[in-house]
Amino acid sequence: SMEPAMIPHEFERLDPEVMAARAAELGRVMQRRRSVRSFATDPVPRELIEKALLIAGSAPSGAHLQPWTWVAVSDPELKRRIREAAEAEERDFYEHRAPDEWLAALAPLGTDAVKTHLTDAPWVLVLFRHRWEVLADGTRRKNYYSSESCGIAVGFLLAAIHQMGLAALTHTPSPMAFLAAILERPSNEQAYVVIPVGYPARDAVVPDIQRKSLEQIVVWR
Ligand code: IYR
Repeated sequence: SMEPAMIPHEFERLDPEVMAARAAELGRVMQRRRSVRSFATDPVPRELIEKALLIAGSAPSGAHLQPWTWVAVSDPELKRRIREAAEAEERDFYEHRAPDEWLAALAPLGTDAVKTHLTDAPWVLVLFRHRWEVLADGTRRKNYYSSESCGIAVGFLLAAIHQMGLAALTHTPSPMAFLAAILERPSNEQAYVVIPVGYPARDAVVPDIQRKSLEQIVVWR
């Protein structure tokens, strides 16, 4: 079998002080990130969204198969249809399907079935996970860890959006099958998450929550 093509890895070692300073700066930035549910309608240039999506596309993926498609929605009519369908699912969720235990967990966030972010935010990014690929000859090729890969890509995207000075929400209306229908995606693609992106509304509020401390999230052995 052929040897895989390998090239030298251009890796720059940093001074420990520089490493600590960079970690501290990124830490300060990331600790200011909040999920935003109330967006201003101000436009965001497509060029900025392109930059964020390229960063998301730099995420590692199972066997480097990059099992993802982002649909970047700015068309008001498409956003309206997505909101209408999402709110129908969410009403059923909040009124019938959600167990009391789940509703209790969501209570501190103040969420409900009204999803203004889906029409107010200038961009609604919908990530589709490729369950498999369809090759040129029509046969199927397997993907590996496509859910984990998409989750990592979402993390990269959220960090990029925040670092750029924009706000986002990870929104998972459930079930999400309506998204593939509205956005006309092929059957190998399954909606993974909906991410409205834009500026927070001027009067936006966020829940008063705390993040776990290092001691609460790490065990050293
Ligand atoms: N999908 C619903 C409910 C919901 C679920 C979780 I887990 C959240 O962190 C937030 C909301 C909704 O979008 O309202």
